Amino acid sequence: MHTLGYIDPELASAIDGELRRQDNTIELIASENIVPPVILEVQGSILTNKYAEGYPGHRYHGGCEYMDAVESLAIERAKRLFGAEHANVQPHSGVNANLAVFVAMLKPGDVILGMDLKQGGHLSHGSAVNVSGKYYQTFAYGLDPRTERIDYDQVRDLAMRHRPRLLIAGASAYPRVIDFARFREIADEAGSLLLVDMAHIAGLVAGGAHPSPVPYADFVTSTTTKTLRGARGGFILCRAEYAKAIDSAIFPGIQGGPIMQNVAAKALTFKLAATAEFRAYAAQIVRNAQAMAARFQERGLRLVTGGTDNHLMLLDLRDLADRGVTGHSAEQALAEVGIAVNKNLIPGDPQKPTVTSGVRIGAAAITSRGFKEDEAAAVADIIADILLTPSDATSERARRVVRDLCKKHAIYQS
Ligand code: DSN
Repeated sequence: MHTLGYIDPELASAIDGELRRQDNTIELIASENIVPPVILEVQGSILTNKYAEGYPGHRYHGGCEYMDAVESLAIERAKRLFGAEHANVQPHSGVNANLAVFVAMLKPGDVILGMDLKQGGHLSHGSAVNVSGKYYQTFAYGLDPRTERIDYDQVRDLAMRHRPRLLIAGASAYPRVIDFARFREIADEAGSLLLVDMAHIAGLVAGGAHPSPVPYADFVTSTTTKTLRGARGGFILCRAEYAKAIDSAIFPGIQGGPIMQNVAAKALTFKLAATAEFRAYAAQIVRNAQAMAARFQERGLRLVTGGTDNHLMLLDLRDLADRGVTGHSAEQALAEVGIAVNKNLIPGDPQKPTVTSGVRIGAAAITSRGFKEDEAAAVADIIADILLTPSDATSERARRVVRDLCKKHAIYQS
């Protein structure tokens, strides 16, 4: 930071502050992770100087021989890692990856059926405030109120009634395995294309800790952040027959030049995710999440669906509402002792989205720091203490536990 500190001390101070915040915080936001230093190195590399519009072998800028090598590595590694016929590694984000599928396969006004944002879906799967909900006719499926799991019968009913051109599976706040085979059956029956957005679980899929959507979906979109623990950006996998349409939808359809330092970091992400070490990491994420879930339940806190199969869980705080506890107040109380979570709507939530009755808790980042089940359970204990028996002494004890765990597991060893 010395050069930046000299040229722009205000910016250097903000970045330095963020490094200290990350190092001193137990990060439980389910979409976040701590990338290996080599990913930072590649994302900060000289590749940022290069324009490379087009695709390997077909560029609109000269001097792209090394860019072709970089992008081909990323494409081939993504295909191999996930067993896909085609990969596009240029999307700047997961939302852009989804938008490219829409642009490639839909006309404005076509019907999309996706998971309700309020029940765990993602903004870009048809929400009214997103381009997906503005340009297309959208319908939403949700959860069975009794099991709080995806109501596959409802998905089928809605699909048969509205005959969506595109059926979307995938979620941002769903703690259970998604049955991709069932989605495929429904898509086939309704005559729909199937898109699976696996952004949250991509690392679990790569590491064999969640079934893969690739054999079932026409398109799979994802980010390389989250459980995949890599570059900031998105990618698309698809069947060979859609390769040209997808590539054209990304460039020149919705993007210009690819961000080549991120494409390179994606190549590295896919290489790292193909290792035995990453498989062990993916399995440990799930073990840590399940250790936390078990401890929450021992402490009398309710989890949506009663547990988790993946990297995240949703705490239902409605029983604590008479003590004034909401998702928002819990997020704030935990932030004060150095624990980062996000408030989250839960199924049937009586509160508005800015307040909520739930918090979402993910185990990917603490697992990257080296936490094992006992430490994950200790974190669940201090969260339970803050929620159930708040006091100055509880907060002081929680701060001490957070400090000790963060010190033991520094995010980047110097
Ligand atoms: N939807 C955001 C999240 O899950 O936190 C990011 O995709």
